[in-house]
Amino acid sequence: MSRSSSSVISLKGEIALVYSTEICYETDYTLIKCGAPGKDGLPGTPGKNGLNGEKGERGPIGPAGPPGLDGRPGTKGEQGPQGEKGERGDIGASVLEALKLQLGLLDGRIMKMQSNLVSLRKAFALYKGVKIAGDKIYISDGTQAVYDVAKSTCTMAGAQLASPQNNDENQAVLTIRTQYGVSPFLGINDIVTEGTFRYSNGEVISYTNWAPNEPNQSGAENCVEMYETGKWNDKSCGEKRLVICEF
Ligand SMILES: [Ca+2]
Ligand SMILES: [Ca+2]
Repeated sequence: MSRSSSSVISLKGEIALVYSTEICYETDYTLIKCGAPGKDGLPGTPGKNGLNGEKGERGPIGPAGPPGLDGRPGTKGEQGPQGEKGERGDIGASVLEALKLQLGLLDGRIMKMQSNLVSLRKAFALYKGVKIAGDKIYISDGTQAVYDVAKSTCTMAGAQLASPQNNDENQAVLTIRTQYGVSPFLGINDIVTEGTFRYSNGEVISYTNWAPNEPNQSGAENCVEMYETGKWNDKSCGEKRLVICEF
């Protein structure tokens, strides 16, 4: 038996040594004739998966994906600073109508009160010691007093001593003076500054009706009385004169 090459062939589950020359033998001692190489056997079963390879390098950034879902609402922030005051808004139409209605009612009430007041003034003026001039009402009950008492009497009544500031008012005071036949004190004096006559509130007088040669400061004359002619005379404040109050 000669041997020039060898190979292992699987045939029918048996293993044989094959020599390319002439004789071959087998492990089960059955001789076979050497022939041409057999056909390729069936593919073996797939082997197990190999180990994971190493992590590759980071790839380039891909295109932006679609927007994700809205997240949860965030926590409430701190209150901001107060803004500037806005412009006044328009009054609602209903409010405007209500105001117009109220104004109409008030107008009616005011006109009624004015009418009543005119009637009262006319009736009041019929009494002795009462005279009206413009918006002023002069009243006297015939009382006579020194200047300080006369002044305080009118003040306590919410009025002031008669202080005529025009001819109509002077005439109204004269009418009452004539009714009682007594000269009244006017609410005028020069107690603070000799020769400078002022009203009770301290203002320098704006209207005068002095008798001739008056005021003459005869003795100590710092108050003012009204003659039967309606003319004025400076007179001692200690004298008693008619009290006429001006409302
Ligand atoms: Ca005087
Ligand atoms: Ca005088």
